Amino acid sequence: DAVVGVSEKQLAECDEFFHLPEVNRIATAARRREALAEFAASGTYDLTADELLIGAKLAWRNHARCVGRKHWRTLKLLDLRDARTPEAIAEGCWEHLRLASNGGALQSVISVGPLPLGDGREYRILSPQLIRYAGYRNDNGSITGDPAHVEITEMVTRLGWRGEGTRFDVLPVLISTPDVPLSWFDVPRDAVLEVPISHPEYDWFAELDLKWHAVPAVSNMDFSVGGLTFPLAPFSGWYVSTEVGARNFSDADRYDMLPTIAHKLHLDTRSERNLWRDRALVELNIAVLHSYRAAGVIMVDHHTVAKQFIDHVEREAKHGRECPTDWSWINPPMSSGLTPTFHRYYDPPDLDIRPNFIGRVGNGC
Ligand code: NRG
Repeated sequence: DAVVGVSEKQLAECDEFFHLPEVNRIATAARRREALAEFAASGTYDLTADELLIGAKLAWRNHARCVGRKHWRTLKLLDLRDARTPEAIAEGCWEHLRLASNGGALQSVISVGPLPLGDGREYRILSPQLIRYAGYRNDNGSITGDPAHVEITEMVTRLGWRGEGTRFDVLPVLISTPDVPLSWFDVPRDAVLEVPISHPEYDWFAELDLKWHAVPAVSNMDFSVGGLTFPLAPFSGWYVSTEVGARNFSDADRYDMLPTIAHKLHLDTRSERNLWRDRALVELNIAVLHSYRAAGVIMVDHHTVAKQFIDHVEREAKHGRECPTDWSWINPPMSSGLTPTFHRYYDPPDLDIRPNFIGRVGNGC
């Protein structure tokens, strides 16, 4: 038996992939047999750029935690499979960010890096996203910046990186390759589009000095396609406003802005019953949406994205396809009951459905 490090399961996934109607349209039966033979004999095989792109679109369509799947057909591919040094991978990441930012008219992009070597050593990005803000632990125990990133900040600091110490220092991207297990690269300024946060009615809001980046580029998930696993495959679309306004800025273990905003609104924060948190949360989310619009950066509100998702589920049903969905992930963290996604159930998440994006370390927050 000539199988070199390939399981029956991987070969079955390869066979299944080439049988998918979307893949059938661009790859013949002869191509499928050729890919399977190469896979079985050598332990790996090359996907064409077209196969890789349709695979990535299907991975997006299959991903049960994504509420933005209506747009799965629009994905663009940056083929980084030949980038074999940390420097080349970093350059690819910057190109990804520029292409995705597109001056605010965000485009959904996936970059796909090299496959692991035959001995299992990998190319990967250790940062959870390409753009993340540092978190610094102060002597008095408080944290400056994003508390979610204190550990990674301490790690790159040990590797010699020095941040300015503001609440919004962009962390370097951490890259690991078979030859160089760990190196970091500062993100060029022109690759980071950011939005200063202000409120359409409250002038004091801008003085809170909040900002956030335009592009959410998740970089720590495996892209599983055709029996292959690409550990380096950052992807990005655009934000739902609540990700920024109702989580990053408001979670007590993130920027924790609700008490500050409530005080500015002259709300009594001694009792829960006056719903000061909820009122501050709404104003914060209004500010986030207003600011992205004012900056010309695409962002979708939770009501609109929920409607789009229901459209998508119905369109999938019309095509006779299931739409595996994780109810707790596709519902927004505020006002869920006001959105149509809340009031129904879905095909259960299917952990085996491929192509897909598979989480390894955390969820990309
Ligand atoms: N909640 C995270 C981002 C996760 C991915 N969200 C997207 N992905 N919108 C945060 O940074 O707040 N995307 O590909 O568009």
